Amino acid sequence: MRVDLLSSMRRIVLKRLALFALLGVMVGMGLTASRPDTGLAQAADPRPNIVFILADDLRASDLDYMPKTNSFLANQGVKFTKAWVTRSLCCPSRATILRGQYTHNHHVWVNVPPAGGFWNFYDQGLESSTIATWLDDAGYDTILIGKYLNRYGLDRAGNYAPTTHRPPGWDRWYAWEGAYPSATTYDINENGRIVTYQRSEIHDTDLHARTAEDFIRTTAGGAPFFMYLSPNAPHHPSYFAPRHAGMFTDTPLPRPSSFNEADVSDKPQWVRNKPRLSSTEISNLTNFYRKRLRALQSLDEMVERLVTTLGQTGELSNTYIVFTSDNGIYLGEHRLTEKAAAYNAAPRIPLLIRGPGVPSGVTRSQMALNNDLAPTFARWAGVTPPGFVDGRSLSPLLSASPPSSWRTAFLVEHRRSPEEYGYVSAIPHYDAIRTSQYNYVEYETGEKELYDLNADPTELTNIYASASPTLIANLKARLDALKTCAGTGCRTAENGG
Ligand SMILES: [Ca+2]
Ligand SMILES: [Ca+2]
Repeated sequence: MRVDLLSSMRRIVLKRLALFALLGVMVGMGLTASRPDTGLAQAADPRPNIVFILADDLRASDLDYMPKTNSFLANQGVKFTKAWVTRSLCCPSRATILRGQYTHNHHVWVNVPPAGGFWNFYDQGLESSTIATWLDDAGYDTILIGKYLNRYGLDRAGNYAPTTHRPPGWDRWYAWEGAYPSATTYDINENGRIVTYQRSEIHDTDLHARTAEDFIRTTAGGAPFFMYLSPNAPHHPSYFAPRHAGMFTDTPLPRPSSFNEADVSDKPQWVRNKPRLSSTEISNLTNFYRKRLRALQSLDEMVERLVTTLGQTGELSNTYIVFTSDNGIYLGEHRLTEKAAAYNAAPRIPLLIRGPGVPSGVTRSQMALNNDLAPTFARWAGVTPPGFVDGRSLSPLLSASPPSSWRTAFLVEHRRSPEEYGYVSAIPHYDAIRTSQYNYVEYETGEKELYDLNADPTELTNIYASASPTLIANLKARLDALKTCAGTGCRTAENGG
């Protein structure tokens, strides 16, 4: 694989031509003369910057331990209280984020080839149309920092094989080589040059923060930018900076009523096969949780650093900042310690958005999905997304008075692959529909689950066997429509139409 230099150069030339043309028009109209102090280029292109921060395996509840993020983003913007991923696994979710599609439409089902991973995304040619190419073609300065897709920097067999590949649409590229690198060193593909860093010299999240700050300082006042900032934190092994080592040494593991669920006789066989967590397992989970919280602190500090830098460079008032995660994870709920199941702690994600015109310190309870992110960014940039996009722009929910009608259901899907890690293979294929009141799951085994989220928000009692046939029929019909939906059809199916 090689960087497509000609294509990159063409994009840069086109971008400059577009800017000069716009400048010419605006100078001709006298639009730049009235703002002599703001910088010519900035006055020439009023479109907003977009800073997209994508954590890895961050649970919505982890925000409780990120005070700066709450202060600079939640309190200055909108907090979505019901944000979800449609497939709770790293690579499928990231493919969804890049393309705005449900997994059944991009087919990146798992983290490894052939059914998933970077190689699947690459082989299908999906890199040719992503949020990066749409915004790049529209003249945005685009940069990716951090994790791209699982198996990037590994060969198809999973062996470490650093690559200089830079996908189309990215003007600057600071991507992780490999998945979750060693405790001592890590490699970054910096615009085609592979650079090795010592963890003892700089923590990876701190490096990403520095790269992001440098980028903002050098590009401020130029073309609008799109930054895709994707740190490893707090994903296992949850490396943290030495300065955070003394924190959270006594913090207890969250224990919702679903923790180590005592009675799983209502649940499908794959859950019933799991014994209750032992005291050793709970102790290990507690240590893992504390490491995660420590790892989050560099992320929290990064948010403050970005907001400060944007303020100092005069860009803050014209920048959307989006903070979210590719999926959550179970920390003992229903005896689980992984992701990919349909119970709420894993598909549930945090989502915070601040930016121009976005009200401060308000919450939204409408369903927001990971396939909404790309069309939202496109809307902000004035770009019409391709017809294959299943999600919808969240911008109506960011106004002071959001619309009364919105999606009333969405699809959560899962396929296992024999090549995937053992724990994922434990969960049979399923499709699930989540409405405001119900979570209804159909497994390939024929097993079904139904939870009434009003009466049983932690999903302790599967009521499928006793539910009314009408309710089941309605949920099944809506699920069937969602399972095969595409584009506009998904939005119609989600609306119940
Ligand atoms: Ca993840
Ligand atoms: Ca139960």
